[in-house]
Amino acid sequence: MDKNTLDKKQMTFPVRLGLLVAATAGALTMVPHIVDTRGQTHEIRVVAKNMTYYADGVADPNPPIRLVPGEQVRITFRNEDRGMAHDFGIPAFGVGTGIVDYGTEKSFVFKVPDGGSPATYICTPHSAMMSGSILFAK
Ligand SMILES: [Cu+2]
Repeated sequence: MDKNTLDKKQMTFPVRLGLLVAATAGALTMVPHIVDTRGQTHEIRVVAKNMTYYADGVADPNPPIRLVPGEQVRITFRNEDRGMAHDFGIPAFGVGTGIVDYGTEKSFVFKVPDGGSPATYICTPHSAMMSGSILFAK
């Protein structure tokens, strides 16, 4: 192997890395309503205990969750209800975790619709006991 060949090999790695970064950025811009990496994400944590939702450490059961139209939100739902399978969803927005088993958690990210009307969050199997309001900050 002469020196010229070695130099060519050393050049290819940064070029390949650059192409990978460009391809990744392209993929992200194709789904701007699902993942907006430019903005801040409003993080909300919800826990299920005793057939009840608790949000962001607030003691109130099934509390209203306040969102800002246009903001990006990540909701992380943790199931601490032994022996029960729960989910967390907002049917009006078409988003949710799907079933979350005891002792585990799932997250989903979405953009709050502009001009949305008040909505409801629910646990699909137990919506009579596990539901609350989604309110919009002005
Ligand atoms: Cu449930």
